[in-house]
Amino acid sequence: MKKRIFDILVSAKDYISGQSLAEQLGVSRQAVWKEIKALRDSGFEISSVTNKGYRLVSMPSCLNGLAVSRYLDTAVIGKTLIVLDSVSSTNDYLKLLGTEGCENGTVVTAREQTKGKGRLGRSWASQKDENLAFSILLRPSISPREISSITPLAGLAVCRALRDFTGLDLKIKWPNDIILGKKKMVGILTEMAAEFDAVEYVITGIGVNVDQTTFPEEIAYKATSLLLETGRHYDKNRLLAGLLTRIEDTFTRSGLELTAEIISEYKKLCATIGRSVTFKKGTRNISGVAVDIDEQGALKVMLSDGSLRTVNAGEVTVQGIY
Ligand code: BT5
Repeated sequence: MKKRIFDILVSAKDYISGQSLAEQLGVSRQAVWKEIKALRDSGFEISSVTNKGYRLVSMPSCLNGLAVSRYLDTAVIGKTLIVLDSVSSTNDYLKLLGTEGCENGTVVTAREQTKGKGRLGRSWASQKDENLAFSILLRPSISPREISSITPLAGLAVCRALRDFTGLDLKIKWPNDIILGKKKMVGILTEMAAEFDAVEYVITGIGVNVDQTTFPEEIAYKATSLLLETGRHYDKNRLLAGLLTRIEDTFTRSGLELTAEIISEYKKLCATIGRSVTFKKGTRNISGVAVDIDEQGALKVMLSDGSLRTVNAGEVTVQGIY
C-alpha cells in the first residue's frame, strides 16, 4: 500500500485529500494517515494542509527503494530491488538469495556495508549514507569462460553514465576501476556460481564514492569521490537508477559479449593503454607497455624484447596511476 500511496502522490499535480486517497485505495482515512506517517519516517517530506490534503514535497536523501524505482527505466535489472540499512557485503547477501533461487536481475543495495569486499580478499571502504554500494544478480545462459565479459561491460556502462551525469573525464583502469586522473572513484567485483559447464548466477558488485570526503589513511592518496571532484551532492536514488538503466542497456545491446564495437568504446576510455605497466607472473614482476585489449577483455602487454603477453586478471600497476 505504501507504494500505491507513493505512486498517487508522485503523479498528483496538487494537494490530494485524505478522503480521495482513502477512496482510491479502498482503505480507511486512518490507514492512509498511518502510511503517510511511515513514508515521512523513511525520509519523504509530505506537507499536509487542512481542507486540502497531502502533497509530496521531496524524496529522501538516503537510499530508498520507492525513490529508486521512481527513476528506474529497466525491464529486468532492479525489478526486484532490496534496500538494506546495513549489511556485511551486498555481494555476499545476494549470493545467499541467488542460492535460494531469486530472480534474474535482482539488485541488493545498502546504506551501509560493514565488510565490503574488493578482489583477492581485499576490502572496500565506504561510510554509511555517503556512497553507493550495490550488487546485480544475473542468470545468463553462458559458460563460465564467457563471464569475463561482465566486468568490462559493467565498467564501460558505469564510466559512460558517470561521465554523462557529472561531465568529469573519468577513465577505466583495466580491468575494474573507474578513475579520475590518478584516483579511484569506482570499484567492481564480479563473482559467480557455476556447476559443471553452466553458470548458475553471476553477481556484479559496484561501489561508487559519492559524498565521502575523507578516506582511511592507507587509501586517502588514491581515492576520490563525486563530491570531492565536482563540489556537488548527487541524489543517490536517482544516480543508482541511472546506473542500473545504463548497465541494462549495455548488457542488452551487447548480448553480454565483447563485440568489436564495445571493445573499441572500452579502449577509448581505458587509461591503461599506452602506459608502462607491471604485472605478476608467479612470483616474478614483469614490466612492459599496455598496447591493446583483446576480444576476451584481456590486456595485451608488449615487453622490451617486442614479444606480447596476455594478462587475464590479477593486479596490474600502471605507472603514473597506482
Ligand atoms: C575493487 O576491488 O575495487 C572492488 C570493489 C567492489 C565494491 C563493491 S561495493 C558493492 C559490492 N559489495 C561488496 O562487498 N563489494 C562490491 P580491488 O580492485 O581489489 O580494489 C580494492 C582496493 O581498493 C583496496 O585494497 C583499497 O586499496 C582500495 N579501496 C578500498 N576502498 C576504496 C574506496 N572507497 N575508494 C577507492 N579505493 C578504495
